[in-house]
Amino acid sequence: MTVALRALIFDLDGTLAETEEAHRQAFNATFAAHGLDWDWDVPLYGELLRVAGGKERIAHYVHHHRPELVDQFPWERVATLHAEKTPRYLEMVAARGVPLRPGVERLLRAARADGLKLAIATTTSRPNVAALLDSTLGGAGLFDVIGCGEDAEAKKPDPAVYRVVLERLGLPAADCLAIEDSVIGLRSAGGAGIATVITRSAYGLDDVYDGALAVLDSLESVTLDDLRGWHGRAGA
Ligand code: XBP
Ligand code: MG
Repeated sequence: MTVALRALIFDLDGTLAETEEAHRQAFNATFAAHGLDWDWDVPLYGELLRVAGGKERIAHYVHHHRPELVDQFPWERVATLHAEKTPRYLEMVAARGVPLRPGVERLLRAARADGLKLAIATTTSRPNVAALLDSTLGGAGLFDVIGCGEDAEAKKPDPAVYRVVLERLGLPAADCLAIEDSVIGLRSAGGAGIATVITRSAYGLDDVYDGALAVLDSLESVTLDDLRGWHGRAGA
């Protein structure tokens, strides 16, 4: 029996928009403002993206790349540093404007017009979600549910954020399709029982997405019928 597709759940960073360069630069500007000579270049940041969440990423970096500083960077200091990174990121998004990736807005509006529910499941902080949606879509109005870093007890690849979103949607996992760009996102959605389509992003080009329904370079030419077809295959 085919299960109807009732909701699309989008990841944010890398999926709705290529935001990670702005995140990377906001981290580096914060480190420099604190006199820290930590320079997260593109290859290193690609590696660090395997750890979701800005605070968790900083703590991981200290442990693995600056082990001599571990005692000087307890969680509270990491959180303070991260609290300064968020406004820097917001300034960058406001100043340069980060667009939605090709096809995203068309697909969102088509899904909405067809009666599907829309949600976001991200590990980024709530103000960052609002900034992107305000600057690209005039607000969060298209979305029924937004689950973000503050809502989940553990970050991706833990399924917590997807479970929170399913609960708020009031739908079983089988009725939903996740759209992700990362391996940790794929694992997170899969852990919550949600079938996933991958739209590869700038930082995930070498990754292997085992278990994805489809692996695409973008959503540019993807239709709602395509998504229904992939979803149907998952339920078959
Ligand atoms: C990707 C992330 C985020 C951002 C940083 O999130 O891992 O942590 O890089 O955001 P997504 P914060 O699940 O949307 O792909 O610094 O606000 O944590
Ligand atoms: Mg992502």
